[in-house]
Amino acid sequence: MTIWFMTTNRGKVEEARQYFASYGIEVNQFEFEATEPQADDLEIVALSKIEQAIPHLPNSSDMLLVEDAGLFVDSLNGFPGVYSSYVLNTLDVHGILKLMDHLKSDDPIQDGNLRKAEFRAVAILYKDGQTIVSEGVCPGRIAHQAVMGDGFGFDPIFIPTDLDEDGNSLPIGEMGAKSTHGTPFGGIPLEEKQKYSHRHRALEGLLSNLDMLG
Ligand code: ITT
Repeated sequence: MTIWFMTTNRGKVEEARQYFASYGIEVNQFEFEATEPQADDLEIVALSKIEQAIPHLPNSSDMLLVEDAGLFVDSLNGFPGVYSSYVLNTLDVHGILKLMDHLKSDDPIQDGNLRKAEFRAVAILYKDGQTIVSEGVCPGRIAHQAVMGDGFGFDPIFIPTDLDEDGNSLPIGEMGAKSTHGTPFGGIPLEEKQKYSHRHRALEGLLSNLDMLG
């Protein structure tokens, strides 16, 4: 089984590839320049992209995946949200850190709440004329310093909250069975990021609904 993943982002392809490989599904990057609508909802953006790409699929029986993500910072009223790509290209992660420089506290829980953020992803899979939609969220906070590593995008500055034994995210400040101990995604291996990742959660939702499509 092959899925065409329409994205310009190789980091996203790598994560999807690693996830689907364990199910014997191959992921190929589908290079197609879609026009992104101005909308403040990830699902509207992803739906528009999939509709534009369907006529260009190599075979009409192929599966097509679009997944749109964004970083939503509480104290910035959800900014950069759907504008995450643009903001990363203009301000970069260091610009976000600067914007949040005044948001700090000596109390770790208060600090975490001041810097609260979440990654959200909406994944849409098209197969045989039908679409399934799935969402994934990863709660966390913005670090005080960037940790550059193997990740991409905002990975250097995003610290996920701990997980309980079942892999569910806990509220900020709660110690869980699984933790990055304050290290942002940028400083941990990809296999480790997958346990927390919004993308991983959205793709899991898709897979559990895949039999719906037959
Ligand atoms: P496509 O739209 O072509 O798929 P993109 O890079 O614009 O590629 P998104 O719209 O999904 O991807 O993501 C918006 C921004 O958020 C973009 O700058 C990404 O690098 C960043 N981003 C998305 N997922 C991320 C993740 O898991 N870790 C870090 N940054 C992420």
